[in-house]
Amino acid sequence: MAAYRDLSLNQLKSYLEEKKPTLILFHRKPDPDCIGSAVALGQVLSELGMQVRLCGEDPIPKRLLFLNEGSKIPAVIWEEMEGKEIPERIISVDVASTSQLGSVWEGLCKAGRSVDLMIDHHGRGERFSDGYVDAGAAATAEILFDVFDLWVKEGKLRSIPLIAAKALYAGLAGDTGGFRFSNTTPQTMVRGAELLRYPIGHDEICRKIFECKTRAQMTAEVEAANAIEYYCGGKFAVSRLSLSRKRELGLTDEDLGTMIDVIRAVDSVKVAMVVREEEGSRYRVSMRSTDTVDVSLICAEFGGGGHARAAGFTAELDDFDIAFEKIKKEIENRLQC
Ligand SMILES: [Mn+2]
Repeated sequence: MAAYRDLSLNQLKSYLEEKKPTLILFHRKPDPDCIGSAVALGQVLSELGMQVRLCGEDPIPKRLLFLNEGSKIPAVIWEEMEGKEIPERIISVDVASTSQLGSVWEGLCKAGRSVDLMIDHHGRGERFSDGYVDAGAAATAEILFDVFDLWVKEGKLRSIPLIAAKALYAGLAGDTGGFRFSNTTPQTMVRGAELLRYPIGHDEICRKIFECKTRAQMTAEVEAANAIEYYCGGKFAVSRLSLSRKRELGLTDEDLGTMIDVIRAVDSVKVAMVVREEEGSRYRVSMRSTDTVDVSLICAEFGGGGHARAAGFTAELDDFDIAFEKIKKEIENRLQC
């Protein structure tokens, strides 16, 4: 395996100061942190006189489009890059593995290119370029805040552009569940507080991220609640959504992201899991832990990853029940039930 370089914060800052046309990549199934980080970095680099473009396998989801509102930075999916010149510098934000880049990674490989720098906060994952990876940061947005803050203090930037400040706050709030999750540190709050000095409208940001849902999303949450199965005396809870049921309910992937939150909310639950059947015997599994069980270790066994308390994997399995029995046994061992 190639040895990749770990940059210091100052090296990261200098690297970003190099005036180069830049492609900023975010991960598939985008969340507020990856979109917020991409938008914020894009906005600031463009303010510093660089040409920027954002790109991911999936487009920015409708519910997060407000983060890029008012920005002139184009956000495209990889297909729209096809045939166009790929910018000189490629930076990924909030991406822990190449599989999270999906078709973007495949396209880059085909074009003989790769990622030049990864900026991320996932402790477990797969290094695929030089990078700045701080597993102690609750969000990638925290890392970018530090860089922008240095630029402001040095006078390179008059202030953090409002669009970027909003986007960073969304990233911080998103990955900490509104500053509630265990990953929230004193530094997270300090950075959040600094961003509140800007007229970002944090109440509206949080309402859009956490409270607003589409009717389809509500349908998916109701389905998650109705389909709950309890194991291990209620400590382990699972909801499954078959492909046929998903079609019957008229749901798309974008509607399903919060199903896991419904299950996690049950008071007895220490480990929550949502299993979504996809085309071609593929299964997409999300796991959450409210206790000491490190679900990223379990997901890693199936080629996935994430954080100790929030992880997932997608796998092609002939028989999901075999995998499920294995997962269940591991969780039962870890929860001692
Ligand atoms: Mn993140």
